[in-house]
Amino acid sequence: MVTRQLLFAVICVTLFTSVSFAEKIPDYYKPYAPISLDKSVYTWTDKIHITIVSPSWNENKNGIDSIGDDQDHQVKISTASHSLGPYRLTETSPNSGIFTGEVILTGFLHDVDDDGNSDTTPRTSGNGPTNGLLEVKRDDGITISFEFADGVVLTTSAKISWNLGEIVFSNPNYSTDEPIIIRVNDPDMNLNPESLDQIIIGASTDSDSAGISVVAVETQDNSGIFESTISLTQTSESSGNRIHAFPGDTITAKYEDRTLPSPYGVSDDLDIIAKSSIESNIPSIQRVSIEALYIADSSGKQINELMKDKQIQITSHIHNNQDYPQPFTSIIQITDEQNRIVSLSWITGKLSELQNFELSQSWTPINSGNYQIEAFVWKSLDDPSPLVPSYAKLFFVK
Ligand SMILES: [Ca+2]
Ligand SMILES: [Ca+2]
Ligand SMILES: [Ca+2]
Ligand SMILES: [Ca+2]
Repeated sequence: MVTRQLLFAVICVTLFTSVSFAEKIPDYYKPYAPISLDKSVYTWTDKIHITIVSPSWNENKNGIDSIGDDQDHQVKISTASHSLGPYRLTETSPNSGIFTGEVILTGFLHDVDDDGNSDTTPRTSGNGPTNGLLEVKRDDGITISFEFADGVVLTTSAKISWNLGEIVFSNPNYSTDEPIIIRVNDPDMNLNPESLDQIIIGASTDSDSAGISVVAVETQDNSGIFESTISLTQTSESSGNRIHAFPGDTITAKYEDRTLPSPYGVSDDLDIIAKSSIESNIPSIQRVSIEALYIADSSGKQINELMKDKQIQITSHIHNNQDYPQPFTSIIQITDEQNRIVSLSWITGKLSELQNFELSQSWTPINSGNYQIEAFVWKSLDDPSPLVPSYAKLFFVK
């Protein structure tokens, strides 16, 4: 009986000892502690998430352990010229054996918006697990090392680089009453990964080539994606987030990237451009109407009897269906019975908003016979897009 109890106690001690032995002393010959990072390339002001899976360092299965802050088994985070460590990483849960920490990169002194002032605060400090700040250069590397056991150092690395910004419109074209969203993706302008950053973008149209400058705000604290919403006006000047534009205009958005990747220089800048177009809500063929087309005498009175060698006035009334000005070319063509053009005249002008406009053209028939008058209204002679279907009328000259 006594022997049995003793044997049981010996087994217990042996089990306990062997378990705690495995926990406390890492295996020198099979070091298992993979270090992983959330990205393989970071920008200069990114937040780095470090994970080290190291079951051997889970000494207390009922409590949160930490690694890295022990002078003999340090975690170090270093760039070419700066270093943090010993840096403490903490276990994600009491028995996970997974240790994590964060470090925020603080870049170097650089003016990203050309106002003459640097927009970063480079500094290196902190001992973990989340208060680390580390200076980096544009084309730098970052190495995380962990002395897993005496003299056994495991490492992993990532690159630091700037990115070429991108700018896009939310749609390829917009009607005049639609909000316009402009989106910039430039992770380098996520200067603070823990708050919303802002950038300035430019927008211009054919009607306002100087355009406006608007603020684009980061979509989330750590997204590096910036959005601005602008609207269009036909009736007022550009101001704030509103820009003057008419249908047919091209709208251009511009972001000046001053954080360009190699082979650009650190002080280079580049305009990143996107274009979209503004379209009328009214179909192009309905933007003008021809209200009337008739023949008048020299005093402007409508006549039905036409005599050869007697001058007449061909009068048409057109109406601008849009509540903003639009250029137009009105064409009057007269053809005879053989479909030969005997008169062709045009006038080019600009209709003000909702304007009624009377056009008059004189013509003297030389021969008697049947004729046709046809009226066209086009955008311009260069762009013969009809603003209204053509309108024809037959008449007879005695
Ligand atoms: Ca633990
Ligand atoms: Ca600045
Ligand atoms: Ca941010
Ligand atoms: Ca950039």
